[in-house]
Amino acid sequence: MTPTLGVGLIGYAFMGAAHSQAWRTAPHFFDLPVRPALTVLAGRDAVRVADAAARLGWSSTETDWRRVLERDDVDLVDVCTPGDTHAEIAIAALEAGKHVLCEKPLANSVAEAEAMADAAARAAARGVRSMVGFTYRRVPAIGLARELVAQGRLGEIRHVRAQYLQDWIADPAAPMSWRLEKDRAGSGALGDIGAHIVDLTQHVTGQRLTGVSAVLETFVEERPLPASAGSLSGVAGRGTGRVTVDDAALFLGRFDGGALATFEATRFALGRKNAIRIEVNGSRGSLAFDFEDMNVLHFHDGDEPAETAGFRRIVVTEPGHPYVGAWWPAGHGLGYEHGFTHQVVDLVTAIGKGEDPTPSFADGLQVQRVLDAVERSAAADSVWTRI
Ligand code: 4PW
Repeated sequence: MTPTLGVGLIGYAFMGAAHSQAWRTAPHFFDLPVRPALTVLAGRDAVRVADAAARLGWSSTETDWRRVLERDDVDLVDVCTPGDTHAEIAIAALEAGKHVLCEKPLANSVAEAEAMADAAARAAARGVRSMVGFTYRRVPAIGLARELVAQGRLGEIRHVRAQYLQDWIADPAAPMSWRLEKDRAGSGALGDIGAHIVDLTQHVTGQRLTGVSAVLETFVEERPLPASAGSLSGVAGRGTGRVTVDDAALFLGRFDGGALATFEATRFALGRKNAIRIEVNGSRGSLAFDFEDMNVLHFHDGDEPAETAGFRRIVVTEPGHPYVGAWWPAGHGLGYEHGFTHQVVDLVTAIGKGEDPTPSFADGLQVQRVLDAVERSAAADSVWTRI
């Protein structure tokens, strides 16, 4: 009999729904050492959390996350709340002996992330595991990109070009959301989506950022209040709220292996819905990825004769590609949700083996330090040469 892993999920909005499907699906497609049980879903509003639990497949509900930590049938706490509660919930859960999966960015500040990484290190000594949810690492084409770099197929990495482009607040009439409040989200496009490309570029290249030079901009400083919490439409006459985060973050970076990088994170790229674009140029080859065509990786092998060389479009749906063998026959493709399923697979496998999963809270802290450096650089305004 496969032992059960009781899961308690805190939060049931976009990320809560994505994680729910992952917990439901993973054991049906992958051989796992422990079988996740969707034990309890927590949210503050009793009616809404009950409705969400029925819809998403959870067996019970709580209206106070602290109750989840007290339950003996919960072995793992999955934190899908806004960033301002990550540290408190995750640290309390680790101290209660529960494994933790925490959404990104790990925290709203370096100080909080440090406390979380310390709590995770203490817990790991007791066999309690933790992971931060940089889910795009688990896209098969990203896995293949990392393998190609690790095999030396790109040679020495010279350039990294990364963009995360969305457009859901390009319209000034788009309403306020917790993602636009610094107290709740920590930062704007920078932490919400820029954190992903910081993590992804480091993951793919195997290098770490050592410094940045940045600009941040808030294009729309006042927005209508939403019709209801989480609603995407504003209501005339309800008043407005102040946007206290960046709308866009642009920065240069240097990696410890010598590569130069450019980063762009914005939710004002009209027409781009979830374009995570990464291009890496090395001394022997280049690769390019765009999440809007997520089953494809473009690879240029510089060792091929110049007359026939060129970017090759690799369809990453072969059974030998990362994670793909568990799914459909070649060519049938995977989607956004599969990254979350693979995240659960890797986490549960590590727990079963008694190993620490990655990305760890220490990795989340390192990304937090990059985000903090971007904010400090932008505030210092020191490398902006006026014409
Ligand atoms: O992956 C992205 C997230 O990290 C999603 O597209 C939306 O933006 C939801 O949160 C962030």
